[in-house]
Amino acid sequence: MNNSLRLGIDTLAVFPPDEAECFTYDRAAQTIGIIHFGIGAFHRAHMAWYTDRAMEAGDQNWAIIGVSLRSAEVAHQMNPQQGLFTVTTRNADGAQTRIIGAVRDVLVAPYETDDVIALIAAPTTHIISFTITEKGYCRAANGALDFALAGDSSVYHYLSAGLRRRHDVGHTGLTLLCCDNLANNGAQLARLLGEYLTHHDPALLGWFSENCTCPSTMVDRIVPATTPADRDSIAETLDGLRDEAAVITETFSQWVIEDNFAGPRPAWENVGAQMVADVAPYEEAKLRMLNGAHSALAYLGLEAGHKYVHQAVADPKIRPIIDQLIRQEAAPSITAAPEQDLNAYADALLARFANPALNHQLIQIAMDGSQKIPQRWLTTLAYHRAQNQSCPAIFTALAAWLRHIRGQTDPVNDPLANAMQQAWLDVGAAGITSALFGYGGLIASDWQPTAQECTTLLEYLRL
Ligand code: CS2
Repeated sequence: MNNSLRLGIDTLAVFPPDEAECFTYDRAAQTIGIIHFGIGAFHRAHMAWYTDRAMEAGDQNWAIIGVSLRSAEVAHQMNPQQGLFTVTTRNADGAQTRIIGAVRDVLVAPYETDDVIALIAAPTTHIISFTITEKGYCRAANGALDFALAGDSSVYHYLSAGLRRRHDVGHTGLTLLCCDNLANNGAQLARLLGEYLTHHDPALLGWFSENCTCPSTMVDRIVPATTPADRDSIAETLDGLRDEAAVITETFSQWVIEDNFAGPRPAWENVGAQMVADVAPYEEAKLRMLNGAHSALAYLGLEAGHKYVHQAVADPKIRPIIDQLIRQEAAPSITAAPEQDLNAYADALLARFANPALNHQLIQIAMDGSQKIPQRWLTTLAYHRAQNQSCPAIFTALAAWLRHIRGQTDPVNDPLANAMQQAWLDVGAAGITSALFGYGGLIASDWQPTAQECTTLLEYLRL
């Protein structure tokens, strides 16, 4: 078969692959129920995958339109394929591929603004969901909305215009479903959008609060950036059809959702999602144990010359620090739900990190540390300080991050990269901790270091 043929409705009909599972529901008959902002690899391997299987199990009308806030890259990958893409799960035992039919189209918001607004206002739309990464929420260091960042290219601009139209035509409210790695992600989204509306459309605020909900969610699946070699291997699985939107992930996935929807929702619980009254214990465990360990692996691993997570976690110098961070620092800071077993969770995490088939790059995790470490490390530090306990593993990781953001070794990909490098130049090692985390510092933080902690961290810095 011609190698340049793309995966798509027509090519799939002519060349149905033997080695991949495929949706069987009547895709064209499904109406659009979900508008998703930030349609990157994570959404495709997680929420789109759950929604696809919910429709496979008989639920109807939950097709997804993806929206990219900036780049047309994903639109170029997916639209020539009519939104079709594959999810491949990989572990040491092998790989399995499924063709996902849930996504219909991808819009690029700055160029298709009217379409985005119309979709938010459409009567068939019930859910607006988000994976726009931590920085997409435009928070200032004090946690409030940063109006300098939340301009016309931010998600808030499109949301407020779409909700305004929805209100004006008299349709029901919506569920706004945040699927990013923030603590209390639903409540944060509600608050930040509330701040935006208060400024830009105060008359809409009451309608938004009374008619829309923002459930919190805990989302978990490790999704490395897809590489050209991955795409070549998927083309082999698809008997030569190329999937430019392919995603590779682990077999594990978890989605815990606060059951607080403004209207209808897919029966995600029939395909493995957990609907609960309170997401907080799951979210805290995931952010502090998994993501906290991930960030530590990233900065310690890069310094030690590793490229991938599975290499860093196997390093005998790094492994004990990660173990300690997960079991002795993060886990005790969490009040677990009755059915949560944090020991088993810790074991499972270490096994997931060791997956040799994922090739999850440390540099991918190292990105945007200023937006990630508050909920991954600093809340844990604040918890232990209140008990007069130290956190040597998190301090070790924090010191590695401080060395990383000086920018002298690996590239620093972070919205605060320049400001943090300037702080290093201005105050040096002795002042960097308080410049970043002290009152009025650059980083949003529950943890403001004491003079003693600053001295201790200086020792950990070993500069
Ligand atoms: C990672 C997460 O890149 C990162 O910062 O820690 O994307 C992590 O892989 C996911 O949250 C796992 O669910």
